[in-house]
Amino acid sequence: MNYRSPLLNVMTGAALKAAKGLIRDFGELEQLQVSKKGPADFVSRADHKSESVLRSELKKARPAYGLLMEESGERAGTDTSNRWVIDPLDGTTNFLHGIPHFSISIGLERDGEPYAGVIYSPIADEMFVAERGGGAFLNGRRLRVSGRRNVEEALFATGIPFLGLGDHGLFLKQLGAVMAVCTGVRRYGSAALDLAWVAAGRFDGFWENGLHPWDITAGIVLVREAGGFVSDLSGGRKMFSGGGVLASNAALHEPLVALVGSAARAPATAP
Ligand code: 2AM
Ligand code: CA
Repeated sequence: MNYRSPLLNVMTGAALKAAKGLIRDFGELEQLQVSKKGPADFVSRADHKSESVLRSELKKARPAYGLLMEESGERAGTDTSNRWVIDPLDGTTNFLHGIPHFSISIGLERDGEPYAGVIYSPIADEMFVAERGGGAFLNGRRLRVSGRRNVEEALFATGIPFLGLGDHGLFLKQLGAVMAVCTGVRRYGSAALDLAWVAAGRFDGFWENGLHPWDITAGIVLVREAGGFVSDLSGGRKMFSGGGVLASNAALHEPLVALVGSAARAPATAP
């Protein structure tokens, strides 16, 4: 059991430190709801503060590693094999609305492949960690993807396109195909936590179109180390080049790829 490896200690330490600020800011949000412009600006500052705590903690511990962060973009390191891929606040819309479902996602990419991941949900105080070859853990307890084998018993999570971004028609077709045959579909608003919850067996699978590396790097390691499969929406490897993400236990991976993929091939419904 190596969930307490030096690498994971560095990552969980940074996540806990950044989470302190997020918890404080989340608690203060209520007072800001009165002013119209206030909350959004405040949340964006909370996001940037979390990012700068993570950056300085990780730089202190691993000065040579590169960085890819949602807010500040890419910074090359002198160590070209290792790169942190970080979302300092995943689930920003939930945070802004006072919904306690958001996370910090810290992924480590090694030689271009997801290698380690920490996803922390500050309000639930749930720390998901995984390192390649070492298994996946939640608050120290070993994780395993769900054992469900039939689509009709499966609970899937997804992400819904917003603000006119992405292909809304395609998503509706995917949802139409999946919801017709499974036990339920959830949209909780933090892709990183969706993946962590697949690793924990809470969701049997998850798919979303067009996510960014910082949304998925940590979660990919978690799902794989918990015994699950992660691919793009067609079952291939293009998760980082616009192919979307699809994660599930081994038994449901092919059926979910078939359902989501059948939507891409289906003719558009009449208006
Ligand atoms: P973010 O909070 O880091 O922006 C889920 O669909 C993913 O999309 C989330 O992980 C979220 O990451 C991102 N997202 C960005 N804007 C969103 C919005 N308005 N509604 C829902 N998700 C959003
Ligand atoms: Ca995100």
